[in-house]
Amino acid sequence: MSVRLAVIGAGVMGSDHARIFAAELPGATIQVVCDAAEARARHLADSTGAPHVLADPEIAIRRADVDAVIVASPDFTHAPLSLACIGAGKPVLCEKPLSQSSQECLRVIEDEMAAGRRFIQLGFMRRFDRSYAEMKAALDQGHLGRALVMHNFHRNMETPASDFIGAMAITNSAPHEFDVARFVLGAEFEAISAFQPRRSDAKVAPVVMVLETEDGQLVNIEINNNAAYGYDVRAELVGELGAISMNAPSHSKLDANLRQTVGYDADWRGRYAEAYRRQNRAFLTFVRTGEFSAIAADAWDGYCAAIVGEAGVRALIEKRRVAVDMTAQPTFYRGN
Ligand code: ISE
Repeated sequence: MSVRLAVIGAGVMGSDHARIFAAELPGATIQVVCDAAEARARHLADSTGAPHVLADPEIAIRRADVDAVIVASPDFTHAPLSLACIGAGKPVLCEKPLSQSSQECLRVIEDEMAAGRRFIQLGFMRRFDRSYAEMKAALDQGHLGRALVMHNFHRNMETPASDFIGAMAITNSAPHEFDVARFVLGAEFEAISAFQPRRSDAKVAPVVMVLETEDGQLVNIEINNNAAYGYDVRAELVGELGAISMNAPSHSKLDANLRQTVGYDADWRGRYAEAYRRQNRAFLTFVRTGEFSAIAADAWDGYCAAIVGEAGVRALIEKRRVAVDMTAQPTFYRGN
């Protein structure tokens, strides 16, 4: 039987998830689209064949004809809606971040543990990207020797028009790197420093972070939300015996006018299209079988990203190295 999904949030990511489930993955049906803006919800419902449109997410989550939920509404709603999904006993694919507050993540973790099983798969889709998978495999198979440094660049063309403030470089964009670096290295962070150059205008400036892992590795991250030229993510992992860097996936290059050019995507949806598909397919398997993907992120990973982000914001404001004071990982979350 097809998995009946409620998609909460009909913006950029809700629309992309709904399209992937409806058009690219067999075995899923969009049952409800929920958004405070009715016309937006209706438009997405029409384009994905969803029979129902709602404004109230709590009602959508509780509906008997909804098997699982996609949360793609604004960041501050992710944790409360994930809690509602746990309360209703419905698996949820929740967009990152789970919350920008580590305390709120801990509340979600408590509820999930009390419910006795995992409900939340968190949308850190880069874990499903082949470049990071190959980086992790090169490390795990010993080709690099001991890992020393992971370099990361993360550039967006521009900040969204709405409400993107400076700290969100750390709390909204950098969580991707916080998570994928933990995933690749298999280590937790113990300290973070953060720096910011001065721009010539009022736009959000880049943030450069240096993180230290408990195993004595360094991870540096440049987040540039106003890079102007395209969506550009790069990473290189350097070990004692070798290094591995990702190629920007591109399918063609143009030769013209004495130049060779390769295009950029305008945002993450194109660059990570395959990763999103794999992530969403893993979610459907989780809903159908109860088997949580061995590589997907869970609520614990959401907490880890949030507590690193909090320390990062403090490091930037206070202009000093800040320790990441993480609580011990509950055994409930060990083993994936
Ligand atoms: C956005 O929310 C994402 O998740 C994108 O992957 C990231 O590149 C962007 O900076 C975020 O704002």
